[in-house]
Amino acid sequence: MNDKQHASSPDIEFERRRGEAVVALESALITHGLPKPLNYQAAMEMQKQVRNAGAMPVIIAILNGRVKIGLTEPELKDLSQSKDPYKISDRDIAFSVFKKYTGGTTVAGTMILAGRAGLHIMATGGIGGVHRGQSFDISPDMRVLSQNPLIVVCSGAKSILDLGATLEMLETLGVPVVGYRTNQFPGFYSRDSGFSVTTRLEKPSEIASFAKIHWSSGARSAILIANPINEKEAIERSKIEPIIVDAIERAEKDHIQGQSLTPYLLGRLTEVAGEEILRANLSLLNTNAHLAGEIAVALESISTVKSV
Ligand code: PSU
Ligand code: MN
Repeated sequence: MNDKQHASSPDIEFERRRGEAVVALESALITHGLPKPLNYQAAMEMQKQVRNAGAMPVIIAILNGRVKIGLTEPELKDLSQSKDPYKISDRDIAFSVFKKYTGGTTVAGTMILAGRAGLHIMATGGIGGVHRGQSFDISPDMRVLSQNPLIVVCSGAKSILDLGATLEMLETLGVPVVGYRTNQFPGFYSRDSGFSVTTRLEKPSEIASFAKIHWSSGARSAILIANPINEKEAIERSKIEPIIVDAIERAEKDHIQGQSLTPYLLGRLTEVAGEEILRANLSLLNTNAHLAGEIAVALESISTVKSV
């Protein structure tokens, strides 16, 4: 994509080796999505999964105002233990650099920085979307997905959202939602949300080819790969739903809004359903990282063939 541009950016240290498959990993899940010390463990495991698939993982974050495309282990440790990290969406990047903040990048923040570094694929747990009952709380993830040609591997949208509205919005924005070996849009902790995907694909190589065609047809939007959680760790929707409804009610009572809403709701879920939820979260993060690694390898092999 824009290799020259990133080579001349002093704040981006990442140098990609030719032909290397690379997967970007978001870091808001480290700073705001998971409790300590599980957040560190999860990030380490995700990186391992990407490597097992034959690709190189790079965690994207901002440390003391420096954009990091790839964290060393001590940097990851610092970030995961950081006391008051910033949650960095795309609009917060410049501010974080200017103020020398440390923080985790959301899907939107990660996509912008990954794209600028010439990367084409990232992995996360769940994307942000349209919040329930709050028609004006729409994650910037939506807008960034509509404007940036990356593959984003997830297990659906966060279960705390209005999934129907989120999917409608993705359609409006021209973002294909691809079910990986499923016709259902996954429900994050559960395999099924009751909604369908637009397309179903079976193999990482098919996803890579699909992405190339999408972008060569002139589309600039991202492609969302919806990868359901493993059956073993999946939790029934009926079990989670009442906890979510209760958490949303509490958030309203406590006047929690804006960027703090997601961390608040996730924190509440963990408080109530603890172990099971965390196990599910780790499991889906790992399978998403692995699948992203496989797709990255497939993407790279297509471009290698093309450039010969
Ligand atoms: N899903 C999770 N945990 C998270 C997030 C999503 O299970 O921490 C993060 C992602 O980084 C996502 C962000 O991009 O929440 C969306 O936040 P908001 O709704 O404020 O845009
Ligand atoms: Mn929001």
